[in-house]
Amino acid sequence: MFRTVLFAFALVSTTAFTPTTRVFGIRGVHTTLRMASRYSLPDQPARFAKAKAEKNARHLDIDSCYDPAFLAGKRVAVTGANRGIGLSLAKELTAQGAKVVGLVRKSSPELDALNPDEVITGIDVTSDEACASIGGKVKNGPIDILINNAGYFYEPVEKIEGGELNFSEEMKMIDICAVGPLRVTSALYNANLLTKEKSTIAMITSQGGSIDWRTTQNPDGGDYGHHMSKAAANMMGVLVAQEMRKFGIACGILHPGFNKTEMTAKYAKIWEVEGAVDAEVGAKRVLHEVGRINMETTGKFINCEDGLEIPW
Ligand SMILES: NC(=O)c1ccc[n+]([C@@H]2O[C@H](COP(=O)([O-])OP(=O)(O)OC[C@H]3O[C@@H](n4cnc5c(N)ncnc54)[C@H](OP(=O)(O)O)[C@@H]3O)[C@@H](O)[C@H]2O)c1
Ligand SMILES: *[C@@H]1O[C@H](CO)[C@@H](O)[C@H](O)[C@H]1NC(C)=O
Ligand SMILES: CC(=O)N[C@H]1CO[C@H](CO)[C@@H](O)[C@@H]1O
Repeated sequence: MFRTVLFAFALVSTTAFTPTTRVFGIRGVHTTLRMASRYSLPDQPARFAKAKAEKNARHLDIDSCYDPAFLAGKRVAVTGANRGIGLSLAKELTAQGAKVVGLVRKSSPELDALNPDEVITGIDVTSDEACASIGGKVKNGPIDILINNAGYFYEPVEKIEGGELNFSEEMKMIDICAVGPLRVTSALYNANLLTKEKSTIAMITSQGGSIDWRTTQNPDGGDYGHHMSKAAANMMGVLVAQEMRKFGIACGILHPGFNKTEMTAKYAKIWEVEGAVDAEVGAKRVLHEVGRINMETTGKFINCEDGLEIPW
């Protein structure tokens, strides 16, 4: 993700605020204003600069609008809860009185320390058998919120030039990021662990799955496998939203946002222009948007940084 971020940084002076500066007459004003308020911006430094210029509380201070009351007592299943964003979600959920059901390949001392309601291990999301077994392993009742968070990003930049594509890694990313969440969702639904008119589903995908944003974020291409996997995940999320509609089960599709971690530390300089946040803030932003998933918003693709839609 931070690779694309660097490109975006270089583009800041030319593309900042494009959606609101191309104004042609009254109709144009209307169109551009609507676009500006509905959609997030692909250029990350421009997105963050705009939030500061507008003193946008949702973007700059999640505590000003985050109301976690809806989480108390809820049973929330999180894939990949052992580390990364999944772990920070599990921490925040625990702090808010939710009952965490971790669905993981292996637990971690940090996850165990939260004393989750259940930790189900051996759940590799690429395994049909492992996913199908989830139904028989969840002991304490239905899941109110399923957060499909587990994902994988092959590190080297993929380019045709130089023969830097890794096809087996591409298939692995598609399996983990796009088919995996469908296996888990299907397993829970068919084990009657998702409740009609009650449960909600969140698919953690990525802005990297937006085809519309590639011209800004990957002006020279690259990142084939990861971004293809996330575009496929977005498609999967919309189809799940459509199939679950008649059951009153909503499905949101979320880009979690950019955070400050060891992995991104070498880009510490751009943290400040990109608006990277600490893990706890990132978790609150995601859960704020999880709380907004309902039958009106089902199937939408939302940037958890600012709460705006990302175009497909
Ligand atoms: N961090 C960001 O800035 C960012 C931006 C956009 C989107 N995202 C998305 O947010 C989600 C979480 O990202 P992260 O940054 O927390 O990633 P991370 O630190 O790399 O953690 C990945 C998690 O997914 C699990 N996982 C990977 N392969 C799996 C498999 N085959 N079966 C089951 N679990 C598997 C890992 O479990 P193991 O410990 O067993 O490997 C781990 O818990 C991902 O879907 C990612 O694409 C993150
Ligand atoms: C693809 O990635 C795997 C895992 O990192 C590695 O073992 C393999 O050598 C790579 N193949 C190519 C063609 O780069
Ligand atoms: C807690 C959290 O949000 N951590 C993630 C932030 O981004 C890095 C880089 O993608 C991940 O490795 C962290 O897991």
